[in-house]
Amino acid sequence: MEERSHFLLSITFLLVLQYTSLYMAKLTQGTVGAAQINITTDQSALLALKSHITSDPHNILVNWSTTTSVCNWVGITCGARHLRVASLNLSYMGFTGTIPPHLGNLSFLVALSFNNNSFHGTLPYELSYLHRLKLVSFGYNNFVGSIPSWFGAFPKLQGFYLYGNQFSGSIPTTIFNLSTLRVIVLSGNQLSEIPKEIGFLHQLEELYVPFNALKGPVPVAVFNMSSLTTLALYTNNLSGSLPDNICQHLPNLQMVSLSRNKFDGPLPSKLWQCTKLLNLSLVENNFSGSIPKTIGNLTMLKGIYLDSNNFNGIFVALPCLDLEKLYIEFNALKGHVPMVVFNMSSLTTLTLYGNSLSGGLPDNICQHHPSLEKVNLGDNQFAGPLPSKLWQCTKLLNLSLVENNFSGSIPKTIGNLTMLKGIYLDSNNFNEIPKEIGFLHQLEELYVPFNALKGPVPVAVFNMSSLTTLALYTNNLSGSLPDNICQHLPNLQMVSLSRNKFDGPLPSKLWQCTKLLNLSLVENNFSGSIPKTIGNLTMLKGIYLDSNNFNGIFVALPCLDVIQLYII
Ligand SMILES: *[C@@H]1O[C@H](CO)[C@@H](O)[C@H](O)[C@H]1NC(C)=O
Ligand SMILES: *[C@@H]1O[C@H](CO)[C@@H](O)[C@H](O)[C@H]1NC(C)=O
Ligand SMILES: *[C@@H]1O[C@H](CO)[C@@H](O)[C@H](O)[C@H]1NC(C)=O
Ligand SMILES: *[C@@H]1O[C@H](CO)[C@@H](O)[C@H](O)[C@H]1NC(C)=O
Ligand SMILES: *[C@@H]1O[C@H](CO)[C@@H](O)[C@H](O)[C@H]1NC(C)=O
Ligand SMILES: *[C@@H]1O[C@H](CO)[C@@H](O)[C@H](O)[C@H]1NC(C)=O
Ligand SMILES: *[C@@H]1O[C@H](CO)[C@@H](O)[C@H](O)[C@H]1NC(C)=O
Ligand SMILES: *[C@@H]1O[C@H](CO)[C@@H](O)[C@H](O)[C@H]1NC(C)=O
Ligand SMILES: *[C@@H]1O[C@H](CO)[C@@H](O)[C@H](O)[C@H]1NC(C)=O
Ligand SMILES: *[C@@H]1O[C@H](CO)[C@@H](O)[C@H](O)[C@H]1NC(C)=O
Ligand SMILES: *[C@@H]1O[C@H](CO)[C@@H](O)[C@H](O)[C@H]1NC(C)=O
Ligand SMILES: *[C@H]1O[C@@H](CO)[C@H](O)[C@@H](O)[C@@H]1NC(C)=O
Repeated sequence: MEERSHFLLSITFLLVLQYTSLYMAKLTQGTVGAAQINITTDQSALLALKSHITSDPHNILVNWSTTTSVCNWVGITCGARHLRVASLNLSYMGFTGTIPPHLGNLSFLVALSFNNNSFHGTLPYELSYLHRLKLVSFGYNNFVGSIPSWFGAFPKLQGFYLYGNQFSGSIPTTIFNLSTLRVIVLSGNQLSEIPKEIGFLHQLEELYVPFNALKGPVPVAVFNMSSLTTLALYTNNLSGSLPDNICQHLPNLQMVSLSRNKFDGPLPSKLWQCTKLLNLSLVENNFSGSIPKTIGNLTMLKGIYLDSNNFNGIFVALPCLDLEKLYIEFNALKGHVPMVVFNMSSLTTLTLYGNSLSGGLPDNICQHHPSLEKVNLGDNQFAGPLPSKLWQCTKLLNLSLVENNFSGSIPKTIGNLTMLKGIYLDSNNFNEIPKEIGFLHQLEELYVPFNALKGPVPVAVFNMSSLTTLALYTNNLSGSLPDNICQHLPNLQMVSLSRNKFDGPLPSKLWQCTKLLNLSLVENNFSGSIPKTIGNLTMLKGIYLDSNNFNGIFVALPCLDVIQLYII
């Protein structure tokens, strides 16, 4: 999406330029050897291309008929004055074929794009004759081998898009002579090197080389290209650390994504000098140390993604941030979460899963966080009760606090969070589910297994009509299942109440839970016979009823396709 919008921006710009430079284009038409080059030449070049297209599933090329001017052909735009082909855009046409050398005769071509087709083979050297090209866009085709060095022959090139092919080797240094280049998008190839000469590109704004085979350190020159706004090198095997002065040299950076590489070392201490930074993604690397507190100066920053590194200290100066997303899962953070983290009022996502954080949640956490939608504090050492003012997080969709030491009752005010879709409280010490939870009519998943819940489950739980998953196993709950549970919870797919003290019979109308996939009731005191209408539950894949007091077995399993059935 992002790439396409750059592409559109670039082309708009190109077409504007094209019209303003028409005076220079004049009507003089070039010559190659003795032959005159005119629109007829363009037509033969395009017909040569047509004859090299071996598959045209949408019958688009029927349109390329010699009875009309090439300027009316689909995918062709001619210049208004010189009436020669200025743009050839065959993107998303489903073509299979090769590129003939004749395209090199389209001497007025400014933009050449055939994204998302299945062109293959080699790119002919003759394309290098297209000296007016400003945009080259061959994304998502099947080109292989090295990127030809003759791409350096386009002195006006601004946008260079070769993403989604199988180009390998190094990026040819010849293109680093193209001082007009603004955007390079080489995502999803097998390139192994960015040469240091890239530093010659003094106007380069966006460099995308993610999903390649880059390895070793990023050339220092890249960290010296002051025009860069986007640096996207994620999913490679790059290593080394970030120069401490990176932001002094790259003051225009807005997007940095170096995720899924082998970078290490600390974050630059002067990160605050990257004043335009919007998005910082460094997940799955070996960055370490503390997150510098000066990050708090980056008032434009919207997203910080630091999952799966070795950060051990959390920043203490975030209050100015207008941050929306903060991801620091799977790191080595420890101690209490600084209060300021709970003061960022624009935060929508807070994920600190898999650290060693401790302490309790401040009672007013939601007062400062009215926009929170997703909170994941799982797998830490948080303790104490949940804040009673939880209801102030009115936009909360997803709350995950698994594997901590939270205790006490789940606050009644949870019933006011009517947007909630998922509650995940596994492996804590909660002892009560309040009946107010029944107000959560959008709740789809309720997980409170491995806790200290006791007594009967509030009847209201069996009234949450959107519920698909009810997982309350390994607690001390008692009571029986309402006979009409499936009438009220028709969407149930997974029910696990194993290892509790439930008793009574199975609901006689269990067959009304038509979407049920998995029913686990082991180690309870359920009794009576297993209703034969269970045989109507054709989606059911597993039934686990062992260690109860059932006394009659069902006799009607004709349609049932269960994979596992335990009634020991
Ligand atoms: C193009 O040039 C050829 C000669 O190469 C000539 O025969 C033809 O008339 C020209 N066509 C136009 C449209 O000028
Ligand atoms: C080709 O398509 C264009 C518009 O997409 C149309 O104007 C032109 O008439 C078509 N030509 C033929 C020969 O179908
Ligand atoms: C090229 O064609 C595609 C598909 O029709 C279109 O989305 C895109 O905007 C076109 N690009 C240019 C530069 O006109
Ligand atoms: C373009 O091709 C890619 C890769 O084959 C595919 O994922 C994407 O959906 C295609 N886009 C369109 C608009 O066809
Ligand atoms: C870059 O351009 C200069 C002169 O314009 C030329 O001498 C040099 O060989 C070119 N370098 C590459 C790598 O193409
Ligand atoms: C990184 O290197 C490892 C081992 O050399 C290799 O298995 C992996 O595919 C490489 N990853 C990328 C994205 O190139
Ligand atoms: C960084 O750029 C400056 C000026 O553009 C230049 O003087 C310096 O040598 C460059 N440093 C590196 C390491 O490329
Ligand atoms: C910011 O980075 C994250 C993670 O890499 C990505 O999912 C998100 O789309 C980026 N946001 C913008 C606005 O580019
Ligand atoms: C950035 O923050 C530091 C300390 O938090 C402060 O000393 C400095 O003046 C700030 N710089 C800017 C440009 O805001
Ligand atoms: C919470 O919900 C209860 C019951 O619907 C309602 O009486 C109370 O006013 C709500 N509280 C807030 C703060 O919205
Ligand atoms: C359930 O199965 C019984 C027989 O096993 C059948 O008579 C009844 O119509 C079925 N009900 C539904 C709703 O499928
Ligand atoms: C231009 O393309 C070459 C192939 O690269 C053809 O051999 C030439 O015939 C063609 N020239 C004209 C005027 O069409």
